[in-house]
Amino acid sequence: MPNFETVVVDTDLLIVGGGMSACGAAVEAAYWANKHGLRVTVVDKAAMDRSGAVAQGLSAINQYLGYAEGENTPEDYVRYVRQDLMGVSRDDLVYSIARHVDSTVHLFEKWGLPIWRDENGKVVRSGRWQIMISGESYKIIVAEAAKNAMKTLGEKGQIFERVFIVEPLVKDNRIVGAVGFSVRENKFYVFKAKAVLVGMGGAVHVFRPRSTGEGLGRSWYPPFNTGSSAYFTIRAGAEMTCQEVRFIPVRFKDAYGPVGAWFLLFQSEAKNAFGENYMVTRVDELKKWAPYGLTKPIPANLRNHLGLLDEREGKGPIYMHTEEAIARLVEKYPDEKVRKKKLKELESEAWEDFLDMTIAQALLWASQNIFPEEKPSEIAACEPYFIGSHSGASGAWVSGPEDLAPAEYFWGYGHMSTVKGLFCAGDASGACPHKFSSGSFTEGRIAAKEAIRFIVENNEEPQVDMAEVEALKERILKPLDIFEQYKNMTTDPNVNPNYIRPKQYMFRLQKIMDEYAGGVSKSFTTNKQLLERGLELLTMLKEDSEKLAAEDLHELMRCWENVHRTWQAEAHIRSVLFREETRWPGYYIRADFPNMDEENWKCFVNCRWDRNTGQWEVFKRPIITIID
Ligand code: SFD
Ligand code: AMP
Repeated sequence: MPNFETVVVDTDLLIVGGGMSACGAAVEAAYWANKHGLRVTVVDKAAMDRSGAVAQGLSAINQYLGYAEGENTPEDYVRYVRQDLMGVSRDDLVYSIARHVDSTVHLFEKWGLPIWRDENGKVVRSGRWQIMISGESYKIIVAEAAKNAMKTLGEKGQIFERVFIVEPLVKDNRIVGAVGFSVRENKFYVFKAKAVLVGMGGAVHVFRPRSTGEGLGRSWYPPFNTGSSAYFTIRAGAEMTCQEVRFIPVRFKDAYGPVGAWFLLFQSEAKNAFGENYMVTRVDELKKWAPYGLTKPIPANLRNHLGLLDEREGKGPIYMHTEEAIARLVEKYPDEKVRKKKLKELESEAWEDFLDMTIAQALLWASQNIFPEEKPSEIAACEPYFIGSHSGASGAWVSGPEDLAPAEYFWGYGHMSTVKGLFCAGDASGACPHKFSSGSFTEGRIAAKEAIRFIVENNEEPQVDMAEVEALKERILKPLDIFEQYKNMTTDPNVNPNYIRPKQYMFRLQKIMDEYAGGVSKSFTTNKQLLERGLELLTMLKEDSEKLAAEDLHELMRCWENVHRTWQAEAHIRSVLFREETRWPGYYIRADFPNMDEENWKCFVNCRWDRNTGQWEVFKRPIITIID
């Protein structure tokens, strides 16, 4: 094995991840840590300037209430989120974020993010909650603020980029740190901490993607986030929630361009190949999903469901009629000169929407000779992702805030998981969806403030067992050894009876998930028998993960990314299996329980992996409504 130096870093608060929630956490933690003379350390697997979901930029901020402007209240937001998730969300957590989110957006603007404003200085809204931005450099701006805040801590503030976090360190149900490795140098890192805040995003490429071959890395969700938050919290022994609530966005087909601005800002319609708008022709189907199907706005998953019904009946392709929307918008201007000017403006807004966040979609338009003002574009449901901050809800089960949470949802510190000192934000924390970029940053802020309070009130030195760390080091670096040992036993290093390379392993995982857990190829449909068989195959895959081989540090990261994905996959299958109903038909259908069952299943499905026994338990938790 190549010689790996062990680097030990002592800190008070460890923030793992460098995305929206972690940047929010760094900004807030620096402020409170300064007051108490504490140390803060941030670790990102990538470079914070362009890491995570916002790497390519965004064209909208999807959570802005406009509370001071009298537009919306946090109560309104709680109702909206509950409705979108078919009744399954935590009012206390959603409220906690919603009441602070506007202040976050004001900070973004102060730091230089261009927010679209009209001639009266009012933000330009694409929807009731969404505002338009010129956000190509969104992440750079936010990361710069986080880095500046960390600098105020002097030597007490450290940032490690390109260090991949693998495993938590836990002693008697209290988090004491994390281990990982550099993806550039032969260094194994041991972070000892009094509290850890997880912000490592959600997961992609757990399910087989629509894009294959040379397009494989093209998915809606960024390829960088591979289930590390879920793995870290599960392995720490934390209770997890909503692991069945995957997210399937509908996107412009094959390049995954966003549809929000088209549906909301441009008021565009999607229609099947025969010119029928499934939101109109299938309206009766919504009754089946009452009360959610009959209340506006129609939940994202039900909108998907109606489109998917068309597709299953062979009525595709489904087209977004950009040309009709643009024509409708310009026809309001009788003067030809004004109309032409307006057309140019709309065209440039349409292209900017993609160029700000999904450049590949602009390239696809160009390569397929699509002028949005002339031709419609295909849209399609993507493969499933795990992103608790968007319209999915998977994540750790965390405590609510003291002033809002009922006793069942409160255990001392807001946004702390059931493991002491382990805080979660953004995609890492569950049951409070629709946070988006602004809400994730906000949750990072709230969780970090609570984490510092936890450290002040529980200021014990972390008890790290260095013998356990040595064993972890050996296990984590083992794929490098395996490759070295066996690489010459075959002429093609990809085909070897003694090991499995991470890409092959990933394909196997994706095939299992796609075919047994309701992926694209099964039109998102599964049943008990399929899920049980999937679990069996997943168990064998997990056994083979011991044989993962890595040629270099980059591939070592790929190995562990796939192990992380596998645990996310397992939590998902177990939770889908447990919930004996279909609640989000546009995300998945349990063919053996095709209806929603409000009486028995209006609850959270939670699960926990026991660190001592290695056993999983899956169980119900009540939904407690605090906002009518
Ligand atoms: O509309 C490790 N989101 C959108 N939000 C908006 O407000 N507006 C939009 O326009 C949005 N659009 C959108 C969005 C998401 C995606 C994927 C697309 C489009 C294509 C949602 C937000 O982006 C999202 O809510 C937040 O980014 C979530 O924040 P957070 O912190 O939970 O995750 P992150 O930002 O992806 O950061 C993850 C970080 O973890 C690092 N990491 N670090 C160390 N070790 C490991 N093992 C790690 N694994 C991961 C990552 O590098 C990263 O720093 S719209 O089209 O939907
Ligand atoms: P998207 O681009 O699909 O991620 O959407 C951005 C935002 O608009 C999210 O808050 C979505 O929930 C919302 N959204 C997208 N399409 C619609 C729609 N047809 N009706 C209502 N809200 C939508």
